[in-house]
Amino acid sequence: MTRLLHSDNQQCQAQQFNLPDASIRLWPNWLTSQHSTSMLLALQQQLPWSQDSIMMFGKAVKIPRRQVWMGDAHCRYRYSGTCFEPQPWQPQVKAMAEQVSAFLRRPFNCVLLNLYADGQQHMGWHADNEKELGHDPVIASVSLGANRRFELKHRHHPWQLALDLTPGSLLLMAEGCQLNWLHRLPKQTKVQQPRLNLTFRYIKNVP
Ligand SMILES: O=C(O)CCC(=O)C(=O)O
Ligand SMILES: [Mn+2]
Repeated sequence: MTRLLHSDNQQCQAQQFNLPDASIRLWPNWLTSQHSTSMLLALQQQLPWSQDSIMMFGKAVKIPRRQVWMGDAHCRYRYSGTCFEPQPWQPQVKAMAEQVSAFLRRPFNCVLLNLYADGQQHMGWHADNEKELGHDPVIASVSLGANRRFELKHRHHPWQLALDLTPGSLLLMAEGCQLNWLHRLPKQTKVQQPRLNLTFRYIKNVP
């Protein structure tokens, strides 16, 4: 049987960070490199990637990456004035959502997938604090493809942290992280390879 996760051996030690006001943990080798490479190729080819626009100063501006919003049918997501209906689960993404939930013992029922063609593509400072995600969202982030730097900064103090998000890594942004910190994926012009990131989230099904 192909082994998909390193969760049963030494390579899957968590890195802890003593961040004030937030709990985060990183497993740099959560997936095997074989699984991480095959996932990247399959998802790049199979998903309906779109380059969405956001409104800035009254104008539609294309975001510098491609995205897919996926999840359970009730998981509608409002982002920068637009409501996104979820794509149905792609089987490998669904399997990964279940593995992440089981590993972290947290529920996840939707995911934002981001595809960065190269180091020119990026994501600016933000927190994942949309109303649908509740008061203090817990986000799990899996990275595939190119190694990229990921930065966090406190909202009210001059505290910053930079991490390396290696292919196959799992980052848990838990309690406090979205309330008290911002994060971004900066440009890295020397990076020429694509990177794919999946941020698993949870939206309550309110009848
Ligand atoms: O690509 C990343 O690592 C960051 C993605 C992110 O912050 C998001 O999807 O909200
Ligand atoms: Mn985010």
